[in-house]
Amino acid sequence: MVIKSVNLETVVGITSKLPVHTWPEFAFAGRSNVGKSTLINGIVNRKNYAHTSGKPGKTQTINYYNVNDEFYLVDLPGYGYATAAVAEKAKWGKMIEEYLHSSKSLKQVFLIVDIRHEPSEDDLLMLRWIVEAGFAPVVIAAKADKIKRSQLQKHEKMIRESLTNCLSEYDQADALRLILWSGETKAGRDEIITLLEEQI
Ligand SMILES: Nc1nc2c(ncn2[C@@H]2O[C@H](COP(=O)(O)OP(=O)(O)OP(=O)(O)O)[C@@H](O)[C@H]2O)c(=O)[nH]1
Ligand SMILES: [Mg+2]
Repeated sequence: MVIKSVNLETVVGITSKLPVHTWPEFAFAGRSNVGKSTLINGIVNRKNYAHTSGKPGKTQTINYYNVNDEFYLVDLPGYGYATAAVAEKAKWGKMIEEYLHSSKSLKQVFLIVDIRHEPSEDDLLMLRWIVEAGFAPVVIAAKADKIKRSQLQKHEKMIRESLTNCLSEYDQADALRLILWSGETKAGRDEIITLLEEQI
């Protein structure tokens, strides 16, 4: 895939309406600070186009990046950061659920988790929402550069087990795809790009 253009086209806040268009949409969900914006930058080969931050809670809107006038990458607000008030969290849930159920051209929702840790309760809830909305479970384990090569398999197994367990409720455990990704080395990018290309 050749990236010819990237444009932050629409920013949707809590009260704004979701845009209506026909180009395919791919969304990225995950805990705050897990690396969603970094992943989007990695896909489009830009350093800091989607704003990233060491401080959790950077992306609090739904951001639509138009790529090549061909498809959208959608950066969803992160969940689970400790400082968010209860009311904030409720708003977040409403926003994400509404997005998952009403976006007509949404092809795939990628769940991003941190390869270093067991998926959180929020991660598993997000995975349930994704499957309940009718999407295939595709999970990206980010920050693969942060653990030793010798530990990769162990971490992959731990994450796969937790996700598979969650998916067994839906008979979707066999459908799970788990992709290891690093924003530092870009490992995993080809696999993600191929998945996008298959659905554009
Ligand atoms: N080493 C390493 N650092 C990463 C990776 N991905 C993200 N980071 C770092 O993690 C921090 C958070 O990344 P973001 O991409 O801003 O995370 P986010 O999920 O968009 O966070 P919110 O917008 O708060 O939801 C930044 O300091 C990134 O540089 C990765 O694969 N490897
Ligand atoms: Mg972000």
